[in-house]
Amino acid sequence: MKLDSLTLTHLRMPLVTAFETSFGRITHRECILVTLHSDGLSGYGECVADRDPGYCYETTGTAWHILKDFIAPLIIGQEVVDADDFQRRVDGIRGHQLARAGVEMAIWDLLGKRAGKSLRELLGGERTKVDVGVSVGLQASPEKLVHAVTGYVAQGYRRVKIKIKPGRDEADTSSVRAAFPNLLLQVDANSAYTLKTSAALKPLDDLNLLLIEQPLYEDDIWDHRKLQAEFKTAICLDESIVTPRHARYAIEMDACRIINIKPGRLGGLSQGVAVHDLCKSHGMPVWCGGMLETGVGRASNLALASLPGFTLPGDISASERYYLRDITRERFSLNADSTIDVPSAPGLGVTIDSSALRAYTLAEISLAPK
Ligand code: OSB
Ligand code: MG
Repeated sequence: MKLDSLTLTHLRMPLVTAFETSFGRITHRECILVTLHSDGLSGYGECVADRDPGYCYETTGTAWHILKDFIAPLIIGQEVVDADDFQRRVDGIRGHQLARAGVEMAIWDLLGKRAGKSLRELLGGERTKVDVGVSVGLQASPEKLVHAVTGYVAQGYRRVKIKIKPGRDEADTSSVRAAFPNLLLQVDANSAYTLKTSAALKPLDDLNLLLIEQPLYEDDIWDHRKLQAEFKTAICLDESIVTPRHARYAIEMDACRIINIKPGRLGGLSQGVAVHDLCKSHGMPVWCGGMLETGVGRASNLALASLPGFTLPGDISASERYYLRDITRERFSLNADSTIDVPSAPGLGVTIDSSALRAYTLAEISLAPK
């Protein structure tokens, strides 16, 4: 299909509640909406870079630059056949996975709209609803954390992830575990520990957690292997797995027992599927991570999580957990069994609420062939 033009929209959206992790606290989330125009159709993709380089080195600023100055010139006015063809075209760009993933998502949306098929069908997803959980940020105290978790459990979430950091690990986690002895519970450190400080995590090994996510350095797999050897609890890698190769390294090194798949971090849905397939062939469970996506990225995550290897609940919560007003007309809600329905309309299956989009827009550019 011929890609006629590309529009980048830099968004800043207020969160329903502030979100705090080991790398910072945000009250608003930024991202870039990528719109590809082809044959009268619009395909949407979400680049999940945020304003600050806390989760990874990419930001809305770096992604804007890479998208505008390097990716757009390689595809605009060109015939791009599919996601693999897109990946080949941008192969000369090093890194910047979040930027490339935003465009790949828009390509999938176009492919689905052209074929009259949902993204779930295109990716080979099998489920029409997927198990989900909620990711709860650091709170002011263990008591406030238990209060926040209680609210989400009352809404129907059966799996909860809490954020931890040095000094905010054992007390927080054991308080939630004491309040909810049977809850599916996991923790995420976002690379806040070193092998030296990881002794603080040892008490968590007896709290019957589903997993401990990304305790160590984001660019490290080897030390995670050392840590996993000392823990009964599964280590799960997020930040460290930025290509399917890294997933292979982690599997071969026994650096983790679970992998969190985020298409953004991996450079696109196709790469997420590749990691899924690899893990499935090794019997390694995966789950779909989240980046506080708008309805666009949420639709994409739901479709991906419908693949058979996603055997653990994803960080894909209901729209109301994130945004009072989203940029999609469709909102996602939690079913009584802690699942969310996978969209079934062609492509991502969502439509844009242009007045909401306008309200959140910081900047916009359209790029067409010169
Ligand atoms: O590490 O999983 C993470 C949000 C932003 C950046 C990194 C992470 C997260 C989350 C939120 O945990 C998951 C969600 O979208 O609900
Ligand atoms: Mg994480």
